[in-house]
Amino acid sequence: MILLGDKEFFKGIGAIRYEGKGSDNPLAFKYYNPEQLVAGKPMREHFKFAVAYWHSFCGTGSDPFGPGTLVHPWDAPSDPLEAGRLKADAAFEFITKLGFDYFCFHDFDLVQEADTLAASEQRLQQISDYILKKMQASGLKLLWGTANCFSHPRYMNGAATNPDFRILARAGAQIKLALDTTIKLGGENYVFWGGREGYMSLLNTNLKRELDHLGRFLGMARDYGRAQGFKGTFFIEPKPMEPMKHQYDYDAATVIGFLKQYGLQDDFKLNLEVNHATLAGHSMQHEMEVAAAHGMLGSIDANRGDYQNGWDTDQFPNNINEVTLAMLTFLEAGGLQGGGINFDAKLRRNSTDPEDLFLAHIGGADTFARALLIAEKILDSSPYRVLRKERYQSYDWGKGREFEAGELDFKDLYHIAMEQGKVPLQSGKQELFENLINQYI
Ligand code: XUL
Ligand code: CO
Repeated sequence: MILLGDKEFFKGIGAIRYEGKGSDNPLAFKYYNPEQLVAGKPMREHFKFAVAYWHSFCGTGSDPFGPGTLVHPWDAPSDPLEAGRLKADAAFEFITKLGFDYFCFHDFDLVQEADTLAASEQRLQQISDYILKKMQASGLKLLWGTANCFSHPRYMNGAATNPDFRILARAGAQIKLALDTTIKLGGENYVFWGGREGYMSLLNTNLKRELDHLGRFLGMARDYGRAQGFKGTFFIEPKPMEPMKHQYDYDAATVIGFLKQYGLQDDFKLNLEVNHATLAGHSMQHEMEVAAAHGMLGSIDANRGDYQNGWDTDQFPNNINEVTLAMLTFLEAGGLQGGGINFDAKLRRNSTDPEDLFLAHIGGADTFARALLIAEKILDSSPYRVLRKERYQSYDWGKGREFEAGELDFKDLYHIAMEQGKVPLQSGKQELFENLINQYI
């Protein structure tokens, strides 16, 4: 069912349906078939696809070399609340037509921030009343909310890591309101992306003090959220740099160490983003493996970088190989813990037709669906798992097993090595593994 306000923003585009890979209708899914079972679960539930409010309904295509190219009709009214309501109408029309179940937002994506904190709070209350009604009428859900504590000039030196306590307190107030809004809208998770939690220069930075502040601040936010009855998961979204030269939430491994250091590991997991992984010099699969190894694979921000440059281009996913590798880890980890796949991706600046937003999300969803199907086949029907397991077979019996069980001491290794003689080389078979993946793609 499509629920529209008085105004239709995406005219001429109806509900997007699954038509299968034989279809040549650009406005249809070729692989994403929401009810189709993969590994015993419908695709819809595996993915929990979400639309990112900021890119899809706030982004204008502006870049450092020129102004925006996308003129959104919902931005027309000068009254911020009226503009916020129209934006919500457009968002709900789009997401409903697309057939996704979720959205994600920053506080001031929903409505423009006011001049004072008190007036901003009031605006957030009013716009969230309106959005709550739309959620109830449409059945759309909130995957996660977050606060934008990086755009306003007050945050130029960071939010929770700001050297000025007054700014830290201001960030606390803002995140309290964002959490309140998330809870009010039934948000399933809450995300922290510390855009400016890092430094531009170590010369003027007390790194240890800033890390301690961040750890304490996140613990306070967690305690507040839990006291308000929030049952969802808190996520940290790692990113190594941009906008700062160095960000404390550098990558999955760094964040996991940080969470454990500050006693946050039971309430926090990771929201991993493809283009952040590549900025950190990793692959998305690497970041997912690290998170999964610690039981912290919480959610995914889906996008991709450009292979010819080194910044956060936030393009829609379309690389089957990259996403297939990620889906291998996804399936082996038993999926995501609490989160979903949020398209934190934006149209190119010269993609200016209203239908382009549909095409982009359709392509992204199809890339994930196709990759999931391939990954399922690789795991179920190919020798992949067996080949990998065989590399470790020396730990499945005898002294190897005793080692894993903690039954050997260091001197035992010495005696074993003395007795075993020359060990033959074991091939890692990397090319065999690579060929196998391509065979199934
Ligand atoms: C920035 C980024 C953010 C977070 C939410 O690179 O990914 O949009 O996802 O603040
Ligand atoms: Co993101």
